[in-house]
Amino acid sequence: MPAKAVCVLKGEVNGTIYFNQPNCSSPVEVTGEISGLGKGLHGFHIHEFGDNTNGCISAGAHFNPHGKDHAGPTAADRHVGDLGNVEAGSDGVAKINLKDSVISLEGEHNIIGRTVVVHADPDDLGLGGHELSKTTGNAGGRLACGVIGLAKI
Ligand SMILES: [Cu+2]
Ligand SMILES: [Zn+2]
Repeated sequence: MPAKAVCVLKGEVNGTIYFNQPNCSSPVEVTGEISGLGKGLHGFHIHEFGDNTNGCISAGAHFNPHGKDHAGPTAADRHVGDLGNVEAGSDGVAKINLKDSVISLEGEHNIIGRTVVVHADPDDLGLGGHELSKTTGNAGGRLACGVIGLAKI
């Protein structure tokens, strides 16, 4: 069954992210735009909880149902929520257009009801050798977040 979801990011930066999964075995297409960013890479993840009661911090850690280490989106072992980085140009806009085969809009890896977070700093994809590399990618503060909800097909 096809599924679509959407997330409106609010905070120090703003954006809208769309998720489209044409059928349950296909990758999720992630598209959208975030504006107001500093030029360069910014960590971009699905965090566990769809809870923003105390701001983005209430979203908890990266969505990680299998207890793996943090890594990049193409790593064999990663958090389900590890989507890597988005890259903003000198205009502060990051255009997002990626496909991911680990997240899903149904089943065990369902991200609906969880939170997208965009970070202040680059995600080192678990390779930075920092004490936070294997948990957060050392991506720094949470610039904006939004809960992922079902969208109209
Ligand atoms: Cu994050
Ligand atoms: Zn992670």
